[in-house]
Amino acid sequence: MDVKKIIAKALSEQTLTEDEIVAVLSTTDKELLDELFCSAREARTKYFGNKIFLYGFVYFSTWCRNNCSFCYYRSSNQNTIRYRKSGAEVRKIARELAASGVHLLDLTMGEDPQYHQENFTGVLELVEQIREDNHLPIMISPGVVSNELIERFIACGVDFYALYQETYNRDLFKNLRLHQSFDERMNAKIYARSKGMHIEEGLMTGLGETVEDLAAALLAMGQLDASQLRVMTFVPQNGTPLEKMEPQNHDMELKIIAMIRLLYPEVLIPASLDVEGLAGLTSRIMAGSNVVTSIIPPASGLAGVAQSTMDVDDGSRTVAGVTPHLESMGLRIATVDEYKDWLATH
Ligand code: SAM
Ligand code: MD0
Ligand code: SF4
Repeated sequence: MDVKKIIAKALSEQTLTEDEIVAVLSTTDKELLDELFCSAREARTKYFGNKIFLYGFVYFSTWCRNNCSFCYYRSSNQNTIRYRKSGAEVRKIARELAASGVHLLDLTMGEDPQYHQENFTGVLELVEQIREDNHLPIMISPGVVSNELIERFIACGVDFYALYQETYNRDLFKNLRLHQSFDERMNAKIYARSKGMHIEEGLMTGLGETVEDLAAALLAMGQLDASQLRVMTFVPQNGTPLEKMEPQNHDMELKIIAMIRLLYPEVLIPASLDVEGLAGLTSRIMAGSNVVTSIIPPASGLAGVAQSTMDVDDGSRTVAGVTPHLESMGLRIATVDEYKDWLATH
């Protein structure tokens, strides 16, 4: 297949077949990859100009009842960083992030048994307080929750529900998200979208999936009407069954970012600082991302997910840390109103 033609076809916004996506994701030719990333940037510019959005990340509880095989915070990992931040601490951190210039606050937790036991009362209170304090859009990443809870999140003003399937290969899903239901996870985000919430879907790469799996997933993700689509390269974690897995290079992640941009040019696509830290920002933005995620205030006692500590305490994972890199690519940080306008019109 002529990959150059496929890229041009995607850039002109014609739909691609699964085979065509496989051909693009399989390419290792440097010139074709330059063409792919350049086309992805062109598509981004068409819909977003030179604007970039920034998300503050608040991982407020790392307790989790689940035992996902890829995750540092899986319940059976005894050596992980466990904490549950108090309401006052989280409010302080959220205010700091808001003052630093982020456009959204992503409140993330493990499936903390304590919050589940109290039917999320503490989390809902926290969301209300943070909304009052900051007037910023809020994303919640609580794992799978009931439809009733989704409605309560909407009622207290949460804008975004992040819930990543990781893979659309059901056999692989079973080995990653142990004892969890593929359909429940899928249906929760579909329900949230049907009730008018913005949703984020995501894939992980480097876990033994095939290029065909990835291509099929990319097409299926398009059916969700998600506002944000992400991919992260798997980072092996100490104390987990996959700790010895060979770390992958990030080429596939970059190709997928560009492919998402070409298939769904209007969506938000993270360049996550949680995979390679600040060093990985430029390549992801140059592949077509338009949101920097996983911004964490230094010395806040908060962890990342895939990179629990990398670049946190030296202040690299901050607005000040990323700004010069974005500016040197000719990009500018959007205003909060520009971000709110985007959400209001999608
Ligand atoms: N507990 C909730 C859940 O699992 O949906 C919220 C946390 S969620 C934001 C954690 C996400 O980080 C996972 O869905 C996965 O995509 C990503 N992640 C976790 N461990 C990772 C790892 N070792 N390498 C790369 N990405 C990882
Ligand atoms: C990130 N560490 O954006 C965060 C996390 C949860 N919604 C996002 C994976 O990379
Ligand atoms: Fe828990 Fe989420 Fe980690 Fe799975 S990915 S173990 S649900 S924190």
